[in-house]
Amino acid sequence: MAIERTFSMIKPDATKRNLTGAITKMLEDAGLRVVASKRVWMSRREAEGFYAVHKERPFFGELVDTMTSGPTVVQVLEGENAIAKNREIMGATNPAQAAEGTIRKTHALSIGENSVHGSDAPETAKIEIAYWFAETEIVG
Ligand code: DAT
Ligand code: MG
Repeated sequence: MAIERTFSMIKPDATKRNLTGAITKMLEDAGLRVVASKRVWMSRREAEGFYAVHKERPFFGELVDTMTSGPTVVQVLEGENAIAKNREIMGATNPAQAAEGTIRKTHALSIGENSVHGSDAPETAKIEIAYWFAETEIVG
């Protein structure tokens, strides 16, 4: 299997509860390596741009409010099959439907405050990494 990079976020609901380390440990324990990381407080413009694919959805305003409500840790993760592996460790979007042992089952509060983001495909991983990181900030 190929070594991949994916984009991950520890969302404001989690950073506010001081879960940056706990969540990063779950990612590392699953074999993913943090090759870039920084803490940002997203502007509305940044959140709207990042989630532009969802702009017609009824929850878009709520999503932007949530993502701009506190700090987010943006990360690049590297490892074998990293994109699918990260989605597996994250669990389902709605924590009520997430499998035992996943980040969302363990830590998420609701479908809107679901603690983490992970890219869903190679194309989105590439776009999302480039949205937040310069190539020189990624150190594998
Ligand atoms: P995922 O984050 O699992 O990739 P997604 O891409 O469908 O899920 O949605 C992006 C984010 O939008 C999700 O993490 C939380 C929010 N969201 C999705 N569906 C929602 C809903 N029905 N109500 C409120 N927020 C929602
Ligand atoms: Mg998504």
